[in-house]
Amino acid sequence: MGLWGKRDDTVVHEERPFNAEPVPHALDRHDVTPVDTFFSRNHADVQRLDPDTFRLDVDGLVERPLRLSLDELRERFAARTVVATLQCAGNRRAELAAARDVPGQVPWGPCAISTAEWTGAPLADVLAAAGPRPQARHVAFLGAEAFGGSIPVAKATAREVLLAWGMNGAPLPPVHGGPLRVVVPGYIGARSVKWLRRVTARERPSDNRFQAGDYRLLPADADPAEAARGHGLSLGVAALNAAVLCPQEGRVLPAGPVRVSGYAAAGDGREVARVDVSVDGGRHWRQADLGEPAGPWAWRRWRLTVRLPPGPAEITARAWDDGAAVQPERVEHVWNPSGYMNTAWSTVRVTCVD
Ligand code: MTE
Ligand code: MO
Repeated sequence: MGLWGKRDDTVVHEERPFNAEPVPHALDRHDVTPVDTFFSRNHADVQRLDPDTFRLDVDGLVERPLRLSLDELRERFAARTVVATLQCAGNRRAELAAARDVPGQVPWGPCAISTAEWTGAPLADVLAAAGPRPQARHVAFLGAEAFGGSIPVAKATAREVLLAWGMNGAPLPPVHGGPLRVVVPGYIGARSVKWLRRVTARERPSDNRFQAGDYRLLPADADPAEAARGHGLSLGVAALNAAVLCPQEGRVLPAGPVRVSGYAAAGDGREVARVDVSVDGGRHWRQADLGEPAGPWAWRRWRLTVRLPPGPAEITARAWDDGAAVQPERVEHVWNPSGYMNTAWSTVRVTCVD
């Protein structure tokens, strides 16, 4: 077993902080990603907190500030389980960086995305117990190592947002934020703050640097080192995305029928409507078979068998959502200085032999 209980074949981009994603064929195997396969994104050391002394503070623009132990959270609020996909805003950054340099950022492949069954108390219920004041427009989260962020109050009070202590039926492990994290389905992974210590109702979005400074989509001509705080657009809601996972990039395969598969995920409030596959650079497309989703907040896995002649081949996939939005064609068109939100068509290159 590898670092933090991950599979031996995990791609570890950095050991400290621990940043790792599964290999595509491992991610492609399950609707609900096993914990040993789930990607992990950290800005500092994985925190080890004692669940017995752990306390969560709920404060800010509320009538009754709360301080809750894990047992109190479990006893006072009815637990709910939600299958939700988390996707890092930097997922598929390596493809962007291949088109144009993205310095100083983790070069994620297509697997900084995973799906788990999360169990916890709906944030809505905990907030209701604290009694948010009418001026509260945002709800901010703070983790034990000072990573933080916020979401609008309308999302914070939606039933799918959980203060989660369970992952895939077991206690939430430290590498995924145990003993407690928030899970915000439909938003970029950064808003699902791990080792959650504090929930604060506010008038304005969080001032935490990971909300106010990072995770902003700068225009292509901006210099990230010089961009003022607050420049660019603040990322929150996830964007429509899809990727080919199998066959993997660079593989040599027998010519003939080839099974192609991968994932698609829509943004908050949207559904994946269709996934198309092309083997001629986008002139012709066939619809992939979409698997049943494991829940309304889970990705759609898809598959299609295509015929490939001997020689080099390119397999491309793109998703549509139920608002008829489609992924943009080229990475050059979505390139941005910090390399976020690569939603371009996904292409793998393989070689087929007789
Ligand atoms: N929470 C804390 N406290 N510290 C972090 O570094 N990383 C965020 C988010 N929550 C982070 C955090 C980012 S950018 C992502 S994509 C997800 O956690 C990754 O969650 P995972 O490690 O469980 O896959
Ligand atoms: Mo992320």
